[in-house]
Amino acid sequence: MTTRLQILWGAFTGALLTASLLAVSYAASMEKAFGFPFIAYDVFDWLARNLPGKILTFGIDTMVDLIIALNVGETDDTAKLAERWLAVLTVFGGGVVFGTLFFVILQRFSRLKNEFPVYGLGLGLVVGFGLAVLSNSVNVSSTADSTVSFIWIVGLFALWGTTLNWVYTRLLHVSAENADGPSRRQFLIQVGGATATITLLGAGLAELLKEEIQIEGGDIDISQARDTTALAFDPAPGTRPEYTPLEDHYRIDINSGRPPVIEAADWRLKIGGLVNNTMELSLDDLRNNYEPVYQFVTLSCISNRIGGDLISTTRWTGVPLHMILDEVELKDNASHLLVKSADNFFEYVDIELVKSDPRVMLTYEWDGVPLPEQHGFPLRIYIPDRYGMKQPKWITEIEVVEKWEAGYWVRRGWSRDAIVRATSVVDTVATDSVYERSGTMVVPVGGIAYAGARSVSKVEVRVDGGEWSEAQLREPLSNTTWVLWRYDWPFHAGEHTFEVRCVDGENAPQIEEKEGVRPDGATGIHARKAEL
Ligand SMILES: Nc1nc2c(c(=O)[nH]1)N[C@H]1C(S)=C(S)[C@@H](COP(=O)(O)O)O[C@H]1N2
Ligand SMILES: [Mo]
Repeated sequence: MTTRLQILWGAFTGALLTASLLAVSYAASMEKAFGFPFIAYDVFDWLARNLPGKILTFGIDTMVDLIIALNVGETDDTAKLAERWLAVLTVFGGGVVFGTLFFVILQRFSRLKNEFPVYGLGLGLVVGFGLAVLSNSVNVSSTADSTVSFIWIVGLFALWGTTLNWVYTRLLHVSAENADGPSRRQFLIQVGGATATITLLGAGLAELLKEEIQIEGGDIDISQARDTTALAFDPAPGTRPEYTPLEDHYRIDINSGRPPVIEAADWRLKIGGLVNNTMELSLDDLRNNYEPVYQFVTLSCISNRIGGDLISTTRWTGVPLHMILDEVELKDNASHLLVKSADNFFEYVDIELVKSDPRVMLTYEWDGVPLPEQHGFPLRIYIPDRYGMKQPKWITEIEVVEKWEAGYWVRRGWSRDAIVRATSVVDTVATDSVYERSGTMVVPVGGIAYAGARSVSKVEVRVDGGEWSEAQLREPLSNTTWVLWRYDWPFHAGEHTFEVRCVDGENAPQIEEKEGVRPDGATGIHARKAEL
């Protein structure tokens, strides 16, 4: 056989077998099946942890750009979906490459002919062993026993390699027998049919067994948060909800598959390092031994674009961190807290900041219910004025250390302090809600402005590049949430561009110059066009 043919068949067989393997691995990863690791997610997560930050960030940026350009849906869900497909395609591509190399190498060394598919088995065992080790080092979400998972992965790949070898040998045979045996084409069709069936069955089964982790919010009465008579106005129709329904809160994390699985009963928050009293606190300890503190909080991802949807507001419940630091008694040389997460994420927090801002807290509830799995169950930290990247979810341990180091995203080129930048957004030009006000027609325009914990003191709107006019501000839910603004514009017909800018509570205007999200968070003026 020619090398060209071998390459083709190798790639083809590799593709078919890897597709089957992926489908079976996916189905078996469902919690209702065996809860084994899904090898594609683990490979992707391993690459994401180990590739240079620049490559990863480039990949993610490109993906988010694409999502925005295609306007396909919410950034977080779509990015996660894109990431998962990328994961599957990575392993699939690997399978094609291995299949091709295997066929070509066996042909080159034709004396390697062997009735028993020993080379394929060997290849499968080596690859499977490597991937099982890799999976074991990154996977935090599979529910199956880790030894059984290990054997499962090695076994899957051993079968994959053996079959690859078997197909190779059979192909040689049928080409040698040519005349009376089934033709090579027929044989390949049989292999194709069998693997396609397995792939479809696996994918279908996975679809049946799949369970989305439902998020159910609480029943928080936000009118308690402030004096409702001072609200000044109703939001312009089309303004986003001031309090984000919990199931709509944006979600960003480094895991392509499920969030880490943590059993509340076994979980303990360990606090150690440079302290006199190491502590281990259960979730009940945190809930019962400290008076709960409630804070309305707007959280934003540093990757949020101007006008993007990676920003949300809910009510956080927890324990002020300085209270716990008092109990562990810090040693003199203690300077930072290394906060570690179940997914191997980590960040460093300045102890001075914790001591000076009682709002820094360990959080176990959002929206009046225990933290949803996706959002960091059982414990996450809240640090006012910082982007989400500085605030670990799924906390397992706090180690008191002597000096600052770069945290997970800081190592990958993102902002060292990640202080939230002031931004404002035009959510709506309510063209369906124009009304007459003392003889002139006006259109309600509205949106949000956010400046971390510095709060917002002024919002201004301009139309078609004209004069800036001050908008009305609503009393915010707290001094760390966004504010809703509204501006009713006496309009004339035509297409118009509406722009917004804000000033924070320390009198610093938002940066108007356009800058991308990396490394410090996006700046620039948001604009929206509307036809009146
Ligand atoms: N352990 C852990 N904590 C994490 C992350 C993560 O990937 N792992 N992502 C961070 C980032 S980048 C953001 S924006 C926020 C998002 O929190 P949310 O998904 O609950 O909205 O969590 C932060 N904390
Ligand atoms: Mo983020």
